[in-house]
Amino acid sequence: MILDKPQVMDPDWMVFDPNPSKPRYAPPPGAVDAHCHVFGPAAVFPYAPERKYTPCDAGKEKLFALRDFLGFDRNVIVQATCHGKDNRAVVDALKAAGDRARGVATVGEDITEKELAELDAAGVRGVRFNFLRRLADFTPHDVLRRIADKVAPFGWHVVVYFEAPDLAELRPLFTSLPTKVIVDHMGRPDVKLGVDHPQFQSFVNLLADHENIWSKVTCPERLTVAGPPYDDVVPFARTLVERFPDRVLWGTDWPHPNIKTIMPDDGVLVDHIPKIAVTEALRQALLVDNPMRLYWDH
Ligand code: 0GY
Repeated sequence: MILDKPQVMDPDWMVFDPNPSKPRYAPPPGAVDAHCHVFGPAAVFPYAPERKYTPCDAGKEKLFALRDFLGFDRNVIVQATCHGKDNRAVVDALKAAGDRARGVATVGEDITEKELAELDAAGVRGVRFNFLRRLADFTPHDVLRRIADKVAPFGWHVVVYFEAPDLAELRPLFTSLPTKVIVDHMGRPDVKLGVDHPQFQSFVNLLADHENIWSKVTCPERLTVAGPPYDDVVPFARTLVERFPDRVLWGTDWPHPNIKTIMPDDGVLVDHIPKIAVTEALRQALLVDNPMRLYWDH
């Protein structure tokens, strides 16, 4: 066992796999897990009162142990909704990781320039807008635009999380943002529809039409119908990796919030990488060059 089993605080919640398999695929030197979270521990970093779920504690030490076990060098730690706009757990993890982590925060429009500068100094390079009602309350688009305007001078980007049926309504917002826009989990397509369906093609077209929009090719475990090893999700991720090789990111999504059926084995998730990025050049871009350009080189 490489990770201690966490305390379960919510009967709905499945705990992360404390004993992932060693992946057969070895990532290249400098590889970045560009989508993962830290939760608590609640005794030090309490969960937000407005949260929609209570996770198990999953602190930075466990994340770093997993990073090393899976063969990665760096993390991008993304603020999760259970911590609301209180970014202390992420900032604490960033400071502990030194140069080996960068972060994405959640902020309100009342954030000051000084607070943004402090987050920037800690390694934050983006803000996240969440459009899933099961995770976060609605925020008016003009508020989100003002937040994006505030973070743009820092060279930050905006990470957006939404589900495919909502893209048409959200597209005007995304395409009007002054920053790079990074889409979580391929815009959450319905894999039953297939890659050629207008639903996924409208997402592909969004990236084709806007060079500032990127996609994370993450979370096959959330999108799959077939279950592990998630081969039904491969064509979606592979399409994006091959069409937009310089604008894709990969991450584990550890500790996998809100997974209610089969908790993924992180080793199996890593073994998904060579199926979606089939050449060494594509894997180097996906795992090293793209995240380094977006999160480290500025
Ligand atoms: C993810 C996915 C989820 C949760 C969150 O911030 C969050 O709470 O992002 C989800 O429930 O689909 O990327 O972690």
